[in-house]
Formats: sequence, structure tokens, C-alpha cells
Amino acid sequence: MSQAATDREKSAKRASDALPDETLIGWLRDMLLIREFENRTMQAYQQAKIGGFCHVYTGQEACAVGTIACIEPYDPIVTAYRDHGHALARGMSPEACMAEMFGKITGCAKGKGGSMHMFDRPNELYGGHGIVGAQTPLGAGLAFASRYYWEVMEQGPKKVCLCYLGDGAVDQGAFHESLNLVAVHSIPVIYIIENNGYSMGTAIHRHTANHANLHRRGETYGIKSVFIDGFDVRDVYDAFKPLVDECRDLQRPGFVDLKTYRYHGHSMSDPQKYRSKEEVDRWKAKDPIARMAAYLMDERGCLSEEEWGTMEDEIKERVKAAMVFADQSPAPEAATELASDVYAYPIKNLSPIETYRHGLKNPLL
Ligand SMILES: Cc1ncc(C[n+]2csc(CCOP(=O)(O)OP(=O)(O)O)c2C)c(N)n1
Ligand SMILES: [Mg+2]
Repeated sequence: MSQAATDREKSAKRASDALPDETLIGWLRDMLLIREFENRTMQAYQQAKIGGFCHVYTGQEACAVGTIACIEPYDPIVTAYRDHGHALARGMSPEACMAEMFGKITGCAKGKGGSMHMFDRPNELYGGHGIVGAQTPLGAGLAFASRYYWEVMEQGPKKVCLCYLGDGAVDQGAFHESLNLVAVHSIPVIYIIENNGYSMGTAIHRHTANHANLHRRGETYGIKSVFIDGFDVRDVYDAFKPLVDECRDLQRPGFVDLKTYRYHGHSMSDPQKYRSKEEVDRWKAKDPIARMAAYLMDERGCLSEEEWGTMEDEIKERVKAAMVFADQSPAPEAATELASDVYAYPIKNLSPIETYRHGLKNPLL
């Protein structure tokens, strides 16, 4: 370790101060990649290259990047439908992510999941789920399996699962049942509420009691719970890392109220009548990417203006290449691929019961 690095470690006031420059620059690059990726996603949607529901992550980049920086590559994660940022931060290639939205065979789910269902087994990403709160029992299950493998089967390392959900999911019954179960059985999952203040067009104070103290929801179940500023990637890392380490070590659950904001509408068609432009601008003024770039350039002094410009150019090129790849990739073959690995019944308008009544043979059986 160089003298400068040793000195920095000694004088570190916060955990992220002691990390190498490259790590922090990597966070900035990852956040920028997500921002640019989402800009191009919106364009492609407007050009009708992407169909179905589509929710962009712009504004929330520090949440996925900061939390994923705290875990190991073997730790499972699961999230809701606003999932492009998690997929990219977890290591999915922009090509696989964009091709999925274009409905192409080269997408992470062979083009059959789309924007809401990013899935990446090698990177331990288990979706992408469209039903609000549906991923919360799945997070409990993934974490239970991890603990079972480590403790009972004596296989693999101690893991911790990250389960992300929106503020709109905190009143779902399945979520409360999950909190109860993971507390009773000491299951190592951390529920991360990406609290962007809105559930579609409904502000959190209109649907959630004691919304200003969301972390109390976790405490009620005896789960260690923290509030974190999700607009500062360093704060996310510094506050989240000790929680991850403790939950992994003690094989216990955790709960985070991660305060953030989304810059664009809920999905691609949202006139946003429920909030003012001034409100959006107030949040944009605290932008997590601009904030991190300024910190690295002006305070930490490890990034020059020129390097920042080069990074922006490189990311633009990187995403442009992913767009070309997605555009040029083939669609799934209708005869062989389209109806495989999906829950669709291939005989149009006939359910299995009707098929039985009509005496038809189910080609899947
Ligand atoms: C069980 C269920 N109810 C309603 C919906 C319709 N719906 C889709 S997204 C959404 C809002 C969820 O907001 P939040 O959890 O805060 O996530 P965000 O979009 O802010 O990321 C709703 C109500 C749904 N998908 N599932
Ligand atoms: Mg929300």
C-alpha cells in the first residue's frame, strides 16, 4: 500500500474514505451508465422499439450502485419492476438488458420478460417482478435457502439477500408476513425500501401511516432498521455496509428506508399531474451523479475535468453499442422458442380444463 493510501486509511472519517480511488470512480461510472442507458431506453420506447410497460430508474442510481457495492457476487438479489439499474449495477451487460426490452433472443430472458423482468442467474439477480410486493416473500425464500445451505448442508459461504421494494409496497400483506417470518426464523434478508415518495401518482402520505418514520415498520418486528439518504452514494455505502456485515455475520434480517426520488413519470405514459415542476427541480439540484463527480474532482481530487469528460464520452459509446446490438439481434424463433419456458398455454383460447372437456391433447404434457 502506498504512503498516501496508508495516510488516507488512518485519517478516514467514514468507511468510503478509505476505499481506493478506483472504487469510487467506478461507482460514478456505474451511475452514469444507468443514467445514459435510461435516456436511450426512453428514446427507444418512443420509437416503438420497446413494447409493454417500462419504468426508468433515473434519479435513483445511487440506491442500486451504493447497496450492491456492499455485497459479494454470490449474494442473491431480487427487486420490483423498476429494475434496469439493479441489473446493470449487478453486472448484466447493457446489451443483454437492452435486447431484453427489444424482445430479442439475445436478451437476459431471451426477450420474453421485457423491461419488468430482468433476470440474471450467473449474477445472482432473481428478477424483476411486476406484482407490487410479490418479490418480498421470494427474498425471504432466497435468504432461507442461503442459510440452509450454509448451516444445514454445510455448503458455501454465509450469504445475505437484498430484496428491494418501492414505498408503494410497504402496506402489502405479503410484505408484513415476510417481515414476521424473517424475524421469527432469523433469515438473512435485507428489505430495502426505495422510497421515492410516490406509488404511481399517489404520494406516500396518502397511503401509509407514520410515513415519515418508515424504518419503524422494521423495528416493530424486532428487525434492525436504518434510514439512509439514497441521493448520496457514499452515504449509502457508509450506512449500509455495517448493516450488511452484521446481517451476514449474525444471519439476521435488516430493513432500510432508503430515501430517493424519480425524475421521470411512473412509467412511460404519465402526465405527472400529482407533482410540480418545482418539486422535481428541487431534487435535481441535489443530483447524485453531479454530487459524486464534484466530490471526486473538487474534494478528493482524484478525477480531472478531462477524465470526467472522457468517461461521459465512453459511456455514451458503450450504450450506443448496446442499442445497435439490440436492434440487430434476431427475435425468438416463433416455432421453437416463443412458447418455451413460459407459462402460456399454446392452444389459443383453450384453458387446460376446456381442452380436457373437448378431449384435446395438451401438447405440453
Ligand atoms: C398487487 C398490485 N397492485 C397494484 C399494482 C399496480 N401498480 C403497478 S406499479 C404501482 C406503484 C408501486 O409504487 P412503488 O412500490 O412505490 O414503486 P415505484 O414505482 O415508485 O418504484 C402500482 C400500484 C400492481 N402491479 N400490483
Ligand atoms: Mg415509489
